[in-house]
Amino acid sequence: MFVNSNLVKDIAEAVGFDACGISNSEVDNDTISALKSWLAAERNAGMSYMERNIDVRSDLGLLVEGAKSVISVLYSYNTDEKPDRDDIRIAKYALGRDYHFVLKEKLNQMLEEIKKVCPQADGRAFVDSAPLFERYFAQKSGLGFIGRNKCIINTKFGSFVFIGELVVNFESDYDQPLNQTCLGCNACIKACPTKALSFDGINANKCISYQTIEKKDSIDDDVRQAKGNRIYGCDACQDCCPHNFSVPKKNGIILPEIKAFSPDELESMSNHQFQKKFANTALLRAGRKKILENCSIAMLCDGSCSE
Ligand code: B12
Ligand code: SF4
Ligand code: SF4
Repeated sequence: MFVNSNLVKDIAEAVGFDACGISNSEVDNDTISALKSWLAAERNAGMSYMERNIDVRSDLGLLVEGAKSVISVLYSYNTDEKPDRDDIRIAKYALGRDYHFVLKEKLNQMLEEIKKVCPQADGRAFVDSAPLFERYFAQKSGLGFIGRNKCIINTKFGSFVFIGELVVNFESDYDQPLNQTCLGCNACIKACPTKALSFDGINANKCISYQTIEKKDSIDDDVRQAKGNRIYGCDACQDCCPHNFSVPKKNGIILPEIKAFSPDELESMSNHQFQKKFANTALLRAGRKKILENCSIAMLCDGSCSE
């Protein structure tokens, strides 16, 4: 089965994606080797899920029966909006409605529209959570190049973009990777507060994003001071990147509960109240206790009511 790529891209634009590219579903051996070396060096820190399902990552047919192509999409979240309190830093990606919801809804809408035109077409939507090389497929389908900060950089929107995919059972006229690299200025490597980023790539053990969101235990001593008042994630290796300097920005992204975020309020609420209030946000992933620890290290609260 074959579906014209222009049809797919028009649908992607109509549902609100900023860019769309299509590639076959094959993964090259270099990418799998890169992951294996990264894991062998224990750079995945406590994210043991990265060690699982390597066979699925290498063969998308194990993820979606009859997988032929990957439709990759980008959705920019770049904005100048910030929390009201300027002593609190929350990574841009977590300011708006949880991107897993936003992109999944749009991707499923896209699949329904494709099926209207081609009823035998089928597939599944993925955002972040599956064993799938999202950056690899985004660059393979010409959506951008991978910078030294390891992010996908789109020539129009920069790197503050989410990636999502439809893995589908049809072939299409495929896009080619861009013949372009990042400027190679090393500003990202210099700006990384913990030296998690180097010429060898990223060591998640030291990454503030890992330490403030994913890490189950307390933040490591050497990261505590370096993280400053970042209480959720880190944008240092993207804020400094020249590819992000003159790119379109969106308004109306930040949710009221993030804009008015207050460590004192977080301290006084129960876990249940936290889950209710922040149900639409990415903050739920780390949970109230972890965010309280992040605030307390930044001396934004005393952390005494963290249970
Ligand atoms: C694990 C993970 C993390 C970990 C580890 C980060 C990392 N770089 O691996 C932690 C918790 C630290 C993290 C942090 C962040 N993450 Co994260 N994360 C992931 C996740 C789940 C897997 C990434 C992965 O496979 N890592 C393993 C390493 C080895 O793979 P890789 O760096 O992607 O590189 C592979 C290929 O791209 C290729 N490759 C690498 N370099 C090159 C160069 C060339 C030239 C080529 C051809 C290929 C190539 O080889 C590698 C194969 O293993 C993805 C979602 C997904 N399923 O892919 C999101 C994802 C990468 N994260 C994302 C985001 C937004 C972030 C943060 C910005 C959040 C924040 N503000 O705090 C930071 C950015 C940190 C950084 N500079 O990378 C976005 C990135 C969007 C983008 N524009 O690139 C993703 C894609 C989620 C999404 N769906 O939007 N993340
Ligand atoms: S997200 Fe922050 S800590 Fe992690 S690699 Fe980038 S600059 Fe370094
Ligand atoms: S800051 Fe410089 S080296 Fe780093 S990704 Fe951007 S252009 Fe590349």
